[in-house]
Amino acid sequence: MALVNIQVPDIGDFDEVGVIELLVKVGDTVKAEQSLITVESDKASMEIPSSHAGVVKELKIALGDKVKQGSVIAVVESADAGAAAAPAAAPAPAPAAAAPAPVAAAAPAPAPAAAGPVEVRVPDIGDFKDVAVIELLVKPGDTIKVEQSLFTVESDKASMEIPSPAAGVLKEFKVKIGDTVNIGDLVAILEGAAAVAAPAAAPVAAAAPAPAPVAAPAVAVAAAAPAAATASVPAHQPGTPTAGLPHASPSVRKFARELGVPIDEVKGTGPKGRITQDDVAAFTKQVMAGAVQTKAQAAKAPAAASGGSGVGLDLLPWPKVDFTKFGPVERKDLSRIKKISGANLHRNWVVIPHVTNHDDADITDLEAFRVQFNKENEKSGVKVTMLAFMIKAAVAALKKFPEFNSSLDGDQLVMKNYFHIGFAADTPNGLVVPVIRDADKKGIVQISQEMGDLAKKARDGKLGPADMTGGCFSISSLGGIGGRYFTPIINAPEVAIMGVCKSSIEPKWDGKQFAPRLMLPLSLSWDHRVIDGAAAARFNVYFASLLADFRRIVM
Ligand code: CAO
Repeated sequence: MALVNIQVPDIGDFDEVGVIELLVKVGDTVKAEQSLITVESDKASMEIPSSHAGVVKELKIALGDKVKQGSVIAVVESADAGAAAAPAAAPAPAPAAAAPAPVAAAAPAPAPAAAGPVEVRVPDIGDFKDVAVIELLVKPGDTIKVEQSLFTVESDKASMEIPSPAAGVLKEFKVKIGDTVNIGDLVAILEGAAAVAAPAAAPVAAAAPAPAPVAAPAVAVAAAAPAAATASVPAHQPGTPTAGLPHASPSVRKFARELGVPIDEVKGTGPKGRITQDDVAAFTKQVMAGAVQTKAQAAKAPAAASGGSGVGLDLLPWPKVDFTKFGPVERKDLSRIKKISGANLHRNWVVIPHVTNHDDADITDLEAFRVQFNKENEKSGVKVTMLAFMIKAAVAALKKFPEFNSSLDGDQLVMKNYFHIGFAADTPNGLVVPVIRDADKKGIVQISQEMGDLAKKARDGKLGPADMTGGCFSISSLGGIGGRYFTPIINAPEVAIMGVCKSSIEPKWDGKQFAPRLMLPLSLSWDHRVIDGAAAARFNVYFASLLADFRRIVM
């Protein structure tokens, strides 16, 4: 273990940028490349990643501080101190490479006089590909000044406004929100107004058909500065949000998009009205509690009053009760895990149209084999669990019904060719779902052992993000506790989850007589947007048949 100073990497001569968000706190465990802070100039905000994995021992900066290349952000206690590259030498995922540069430093040509149509193309954004258009800042018919921001693009680490290279009237946009763009792409047509003579902010096809040379990553960020430094008519003053333009970092925008929150309706409480992740969460809570309405909900309100709008949940506000009126109470903060898992479970429950199919598996023979196997291998120290057999059966069922091993992405299904299976683990602090990776390549004993290790790590609060991400399908077993059936909530972006309860001996008709069989109750919840009822019933039948006769797994 060594203490490592995490410094601001090479961000060119883009110096003295303000720290607008702290994304971690002392005591947090961070991965290499995890974002630590967000910095912002007048045109761009970007997240500065950690060059090392480890535990944050000290934060050397505060909100509002100015930083530049070499400024120490944090001290991290790292096990891999020697292994990671020095910050300035790690441009690839660092913002130097991640930040698109709206202005090509290598394009000092004067702006063209926009007498006729002018094609506006994406300027030099370094080797940064397929950035998403997340906001259109003007509309056709608007009179545009040179350097005025036309639209915003965003990667996972940076967002950037792309300025107009010339003055004129916006005739049309060639892109829409959600499109991805690359250097040289045609994005808009300007027309009909005299240009303001100013240094070119972006390559313009009419005057400079070839995009400006792609700068080295570090230079690409340096190039962001001229938008502020050289603009004769800046789109907006440094540090102040453009009227109507939400002022938020890429991660906060992404968070808002994931929750379906219209970010322009969220009130920012951060410095200079910046919208923080807490603001988005608070807005969501208010909407869910019925305390506020989004504009979309308000627009539909009359319809809602007359029989349901189909928009929002139209719920009553959450009851506010003074419990002390009824008896003594104590207040306890929700654990960190409960807060995180609660928000995820709530979203999944509200967004996914869940259906749950119940069935039973006859595990009489499998349980007898498991008990016998454990007896024979007592000395090995590894106890083979029923859950390990179920993980193997889940892999076989996912292979047979591949739509269960998918995720929804817009209008597409992402079909996975890997088999990582999560299992719900109850811990003193709440529910977590560690993942057994590549369960198709592992045997029952190895899976049992890994599950034991992960469950212990979970109970000790030591699971890292890598232990809990990438799952394809989850199993939630209450078998060791009790119960008959339940409705597990799907662990998005997965599309199904198997809930299992306590097995019990039941009389089963074998054709001649009732025989005592050990029956395992199964509850499969599935996403009806992806899976049909018939497929779910078949999945359960197949899953149960594997547990009833495990030889089928090799067939
Ligand atoms: N039916 C009957 N008994 C069962 C059983 C089942 N389906 N599954 C396990 N058991 C028994 C086992 O035989 C074992 O008994 P013995 O101690 O007498 O041998 C005992 O229960 C414990 O089982 P196990 O050691 O195999 O543990 P497990 O694999 O069942 O569970 C884990 C491990 C991590 C899943 C569990 O500790 C846990 O956290 N479960 C709760 C999960 C949860 O909270 N789900 C709800 C989420 S809300 O959607």
